[in-house]
Amino acid sequence: MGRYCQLVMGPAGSGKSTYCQTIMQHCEAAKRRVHLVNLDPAAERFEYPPSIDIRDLITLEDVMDELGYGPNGGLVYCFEFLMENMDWLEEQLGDYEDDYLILDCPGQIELYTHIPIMRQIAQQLQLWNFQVVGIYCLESQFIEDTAKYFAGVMSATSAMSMLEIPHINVMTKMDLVSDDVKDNMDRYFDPDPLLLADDANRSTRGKFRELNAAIANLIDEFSMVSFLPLNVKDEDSVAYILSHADNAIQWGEDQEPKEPTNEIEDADYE
Ligand SMILES: Nc1nc2c(ncn2[C@@H]2O[C@H](COP(=O)(O)OP(=O)(O)OP(=O)(O)O)[C@@H](O)[C@H]2O)c(=O)[nH]1
Ligand SMILES: [Mg+2]
Repeated sequence: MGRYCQLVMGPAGSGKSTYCQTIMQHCEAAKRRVHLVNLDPAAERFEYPPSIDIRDLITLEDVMDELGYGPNGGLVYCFEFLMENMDWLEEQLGDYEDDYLILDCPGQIELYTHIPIMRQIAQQLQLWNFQVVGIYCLESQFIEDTAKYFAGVMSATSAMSMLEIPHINVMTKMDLVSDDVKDNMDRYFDPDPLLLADDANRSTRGKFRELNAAIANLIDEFSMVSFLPLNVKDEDSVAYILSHADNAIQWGEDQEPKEPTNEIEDADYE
């Protein structure tokens, strides 16, 4: 056995907490032991209460009230405070030897993309012998507009290169995708540069053609982005993502060999 965790990241409102709750529920039904860790000092309520909660150390509300920070500066302050008090986290995690943790992170993407805080947390978790996989959530509305999709892909890539841990992109809220987009979804999960550039050219002025082509090619050449679709209402879709995450951190290897399931092909996005 060992220590395993998923670091669940993504922009504000992208469905991180819902993803975490869905995994908790799925594992409970499967009688599999996982624990929720809340790393969002501004979180409000959880259906599955977290086993470890940053709000026991510091809350955004207190920081804003007492130090007069705004929400974004306050959040960075909370994480700097956490970094100075990593022994608190170590002690909290001490109870979870041989366990699987789901870490629900805040939605301020600067934590993943341009300040090294999440990177330091991921490194520290590895030093404490956790196998860590990053789960980057992007919501399905991003595939309804190619320019938004490019922005989402860039943020996911930035997080991936910043953290340097096994990384899985999850396209959340698939239940909200409209029928006409659903018919063309594959190009967004496993992007085809020509189709992407065509789409982008339709919604932008001519002078952006070269830029659209360059971004689409970059996405393709580095094979850096592919997405696993998540429909929280479809158990197969949840199981599929969990099996990929487990595989990325080799969870369960010593009990039984695990490969990602292929059940998604039959999964229903409705
Ligand atoms: N229809 C649908 N709504 C969803 C899904 N996932 C999340 N939502 C909704 O999207 C909103 C944001 O979801 P959260 O799970 O709180 O997102 P988050 O990324 O944790 O948000 P922050 O922590 O504030 O950054 C909520 O109103 C959810 O009910 C989904 O799969 N389907
Ligand atoms: Mg949340």
